[in-house]
Amino acid sequence: MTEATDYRPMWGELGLDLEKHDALLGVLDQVYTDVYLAQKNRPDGMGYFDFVMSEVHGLRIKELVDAKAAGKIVVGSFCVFVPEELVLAANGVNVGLCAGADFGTEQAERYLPRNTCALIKSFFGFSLEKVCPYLESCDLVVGENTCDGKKKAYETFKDMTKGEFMALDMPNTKSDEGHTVLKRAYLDLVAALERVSGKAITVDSLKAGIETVNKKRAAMHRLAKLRHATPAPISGLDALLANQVFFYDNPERFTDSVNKLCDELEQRIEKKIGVAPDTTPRIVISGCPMAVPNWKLPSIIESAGAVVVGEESCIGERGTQNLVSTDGESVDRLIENLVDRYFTIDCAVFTPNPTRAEHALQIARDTKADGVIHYALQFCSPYQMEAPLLERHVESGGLPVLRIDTDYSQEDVGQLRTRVEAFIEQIRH
Ligand code: BJ8
Repeated sequence: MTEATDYRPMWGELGLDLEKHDALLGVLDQVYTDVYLAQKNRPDGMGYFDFVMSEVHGLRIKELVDAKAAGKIVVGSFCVFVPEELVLAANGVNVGLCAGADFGTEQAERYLPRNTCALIKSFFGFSLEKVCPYLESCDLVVGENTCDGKKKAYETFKDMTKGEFMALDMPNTKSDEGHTVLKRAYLDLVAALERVSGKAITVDSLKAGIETVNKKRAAMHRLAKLRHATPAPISGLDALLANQVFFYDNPERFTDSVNKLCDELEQRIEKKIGVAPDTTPRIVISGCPMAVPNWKLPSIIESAGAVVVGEESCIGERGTQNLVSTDGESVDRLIENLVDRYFTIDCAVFTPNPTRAEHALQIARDTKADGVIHYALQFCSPYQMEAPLLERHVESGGLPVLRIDTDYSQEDVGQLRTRVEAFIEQIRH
């Protein structure tokens, strides 16, 4: 047995509060053991993701430190509208900074109103308590102006990051004008990336970045499709974990690991091996993104005897849908291609946004789901406001919907469990 690496000197150098960081890792470890390692009949390919999670603040951070020493930059973002393709093209490493744990909430509420969504409070809390090695590694942090909460929070947050902060101005309609606004935002991002990295983005580097991310997304499309099978070859929790690791891992290694997992799932499907019997009620979750370690709702659903077969979410199919074309022989043309692909992301901050409900129903049909659970974080107006619209659309397609509003705390777990169990009873064959 090899001795565990001591990462404390590295964390210290990054400026983490070691005591608080220990407390965070302790909680994370316990939750992971209870939620993930307690699952039965998991595919062997999940071993890779277990390893990634066990080293999420260790080996991966060491890789970031080494990449920086080799001249790369680390770029952090909070939203799937920040193209990883551009970051890679500028000799950068892209990391997701959204946080899914109730940590440092009291501190965060010194800067934010109490009625701010848990996702925003969480990244403030992680920053203020100095427990996020990803954030502390960033040379550039990109905050996209999407919902009002994030937009206004970034006005304060921009002075809290060690690295440079850049606000990305986003459109709020899917109009021609919106298309132009997004292109302008991406051109601004190119300029910032080139300045911070000291490297020009070229046709070749951008094509290479697009190809790398296309492969990563194609692997996720493959995984999503395999979940259409009955019995479900993988749990919703495990598929969510792959979707979450998407935002942290080395892209090539990640793609390879997801494809290996998919090879195994294909064999399982052929042999009719599933994580639950054929008759298990199948659920699609639609709504706000679930950042690590926010496994609360899928864990409740699956421990109540259902299986999650798809996510209409930015950490899920909303975030990974569609690839970027590599056609074109100028950087400008390739950026147009990026805008075309990113413009199809149907985040609830756009108005109107009918394709999101259509996509949710489509995922539910493809996965042969028995019902859809809409998940909104409390105080998230865009998703809470869209919930009844989405519910009507999905119900008109013949599927029942349960609407859940929650946060990252454990206080409402009992009440949620009761509602989810009643919904599962209702949809059981
Ligand atoms: S593209 S969903 S990742 S903005 S939960 S902070 S919306 S109040 S996260 Fe998002 Fe980009 Fe859209 Fe996706 Fe605001 Fe709601 Fe909080 Fe949210």
